[in-house]
Amino acid sequence: MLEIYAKISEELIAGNLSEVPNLCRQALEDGALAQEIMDESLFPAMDIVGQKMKTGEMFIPEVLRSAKSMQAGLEVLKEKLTSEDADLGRGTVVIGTVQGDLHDIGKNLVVMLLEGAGFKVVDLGVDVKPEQFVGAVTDHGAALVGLSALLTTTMPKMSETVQALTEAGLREKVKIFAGGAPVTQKFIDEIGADGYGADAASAVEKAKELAQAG
Ligand code: B12
Repeated sequence: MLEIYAKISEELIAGNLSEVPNLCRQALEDGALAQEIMDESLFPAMDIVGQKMKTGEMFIPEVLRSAKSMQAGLEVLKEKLTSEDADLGRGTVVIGTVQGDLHDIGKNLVVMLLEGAGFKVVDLGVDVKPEQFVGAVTDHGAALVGLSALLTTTMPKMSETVQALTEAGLREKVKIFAGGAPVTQKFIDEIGADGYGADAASAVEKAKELAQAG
């Protein structure tokens, strides 16, 4: 199995859009668990892409190809990740990547797992303004709001979104949880949000906990 994980990582870093999903499919057929494929190949490979981006060894178009390959791989794993308790009707989550931020791979993964755990998810996509979150919460009667940010420069938009929900008189009605690489529990406390998730699995745990508390 280790060999195929190494191959998936290699192809993801090379941005090979067709090979990554093919190899993920093959790994599943060979008996690997979707979570293992993510932990052993997709995530570590994306970390390497991040490092290469930082050092200037990889440029944006290449990083984008790697990102698309990862999305394609995750699509293959989606079914396995979301097959459990899909109809539990846990309530509606409005989720999005905050204004100015275009990173969506992690957010999309959180969406997949939330849907798999029985939440109805309204995904607002990327570059979502605070007022768009407010509008969607009103339109869909959501009980939870999920915020994603991958850039330190867009983290303040999380705080602005919490403020916008408060100003709209919705703060008592919704629980807000957030995540993304630069986000920490300390930051969540500072901006007055309700929960933090370091990865997609903890995001779902937090959502379940907050839905119950609400
Ligand atoms: C792929 C990528 C891109 C792609 C994004 C494609 C896409 N569709 O998402 C592209 C090429 C577009 C891109 C652009 C840029 N990027 Co970029 N990118 C990355 C990279 C390599 C990987 C991110 C990723 O997908 N990780 C994999 C996913 C699965 O992990 P994740 O996002 O962290 O999500 C998990 C958790 O955080 C959590 N989570 C995420 N969201 C949520 C939400 C909730 C509610 C919860 C509870 C949990 C949660 O669960 C997820 C699943 O486990 C990172 C490096 C890195 N290591 O993070 C840089 C990185 C984030 N990018 C960076 C930069 C600088 C940029 C640019 C400014 C570059 C430029 N000069 O133009 C632009 C900004 C564009 C913009 N306005 O957003 C920096 C950020 C530095 C900083 N501290 O701010 C990083 C860290 C790279 C680096 N080392 O320098 N990028």
